[in-house]
Amino acid sequence: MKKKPSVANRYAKSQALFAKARDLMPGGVSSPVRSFKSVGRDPLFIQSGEGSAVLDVDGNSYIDYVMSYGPLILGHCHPAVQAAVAKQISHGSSFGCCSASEVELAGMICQAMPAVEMIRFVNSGTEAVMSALRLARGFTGRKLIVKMAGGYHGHVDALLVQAGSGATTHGHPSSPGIPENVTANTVVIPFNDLPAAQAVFAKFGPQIAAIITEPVMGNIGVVLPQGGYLEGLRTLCDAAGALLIFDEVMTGFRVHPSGAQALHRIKPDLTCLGKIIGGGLPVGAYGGRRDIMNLVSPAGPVYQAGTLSGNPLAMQAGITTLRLLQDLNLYQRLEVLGKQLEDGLRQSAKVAQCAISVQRCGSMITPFFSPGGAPVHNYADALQCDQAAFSMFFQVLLDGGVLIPPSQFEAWFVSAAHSEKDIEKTVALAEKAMRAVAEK
Ligand code: KE4
Repeated sequence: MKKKPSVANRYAKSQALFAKARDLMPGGVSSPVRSFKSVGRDPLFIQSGEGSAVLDVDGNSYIDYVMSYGPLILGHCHPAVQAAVAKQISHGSSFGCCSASEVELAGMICQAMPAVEMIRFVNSGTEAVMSALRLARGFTGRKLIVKMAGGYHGHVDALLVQAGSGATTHGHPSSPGIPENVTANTVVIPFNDLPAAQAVFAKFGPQIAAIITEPVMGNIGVVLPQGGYLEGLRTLCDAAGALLIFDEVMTGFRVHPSGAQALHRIKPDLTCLGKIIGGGLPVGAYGGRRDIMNLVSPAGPVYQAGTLSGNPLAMQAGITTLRLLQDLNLYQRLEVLGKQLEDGLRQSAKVAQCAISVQRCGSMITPFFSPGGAPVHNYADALQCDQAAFSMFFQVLLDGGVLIPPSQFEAWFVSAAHSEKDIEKTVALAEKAMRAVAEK
């Protein structure tokens, strides 16, 4: 039996690249969540992706549940997306002028999301949120923004307060470098706690420009809104004349063909989008009520701009992706695969006698190593999870050929390219990993 290469040999080329990268880039990465720091490993350097799998520079293949943190709902290198991008690049990537593809993608999104009557493209989710906050303040003439503890909305100054995702993973949920007078206008409340929201609106109502939330949280792991919560926020905003902003950068076109707002039948005033609408290329967008969006320059005085906003290359990747997603069978497929993974992880945990809480919304899912496998309803619950256990779980999966996001505070993403066999392999390996956790 060939001796299994030691961990070091298996990842030698990634480690060599990481040694160089650390000298050139902070933490050796272009985004903190990729660093693997919190799970005790050096990051992988990925060579290529194909369908549900990625190949690292050492030739190791993995079933991939990172999926670029959400954009690749069709899987890696979907041929139609590849072809659309290749065709567009032969005509040019960006013109600094308008192009028909912006109009086409705008029309598709507005068609899919009735609450989005008008839309502005930007280049990332962060830009989408930053612009939506400015617009909400410009429209209402108010300063205060209410956010959820653990909510992550990109690295927007005003929202890097008790932020989830990498900010929590790497121990800085509230970032230095942001003046107090910026965060002084940010009020943080726990998700799924309507009395807490009611108290803030009772105290500050007339000063609140907007409340922003991920309608289904994904940046502390997947946490669903409890019954009546989102409706409660809508009612509070209507009574106070504040705006309800849904950050659907992750959930948009992920959990439903019209986003979490359709799934939960709540109409936000503004919606932030990203990830899937770019089909793997850099795109973000914000949109909503026409009377609000018409305040955005040059229609109105609220300024926002971007050199590459609406560039045809990214637009074509988004158009092709959304067009394929109009085949509603894809969402049924994603639901079947998501359910198979959810049930499988639960079963594995039972067999391995490892207490976890598996929480899912469509094709985004998180196994929480919570105390006694208790459900996670908010940030405080998520922070109780056993990160050492998660780290061990992560490493067994990685070494077995399954790549999940390297943090307890992230969602896994299933794509239309995943197969039942992929899920079966993942679940079997998860049982082995959970046994290791249970025996530690
Ligand atoms: P970007 O600026 O990274 O495109 O989007 C920021 C953002 C905004 N809103 C939500 C709900 C998001 O999930 C994100 C970004 N999500 C993280 C993953 N948790 C992106 C991964 C990363 O930071 O590299």
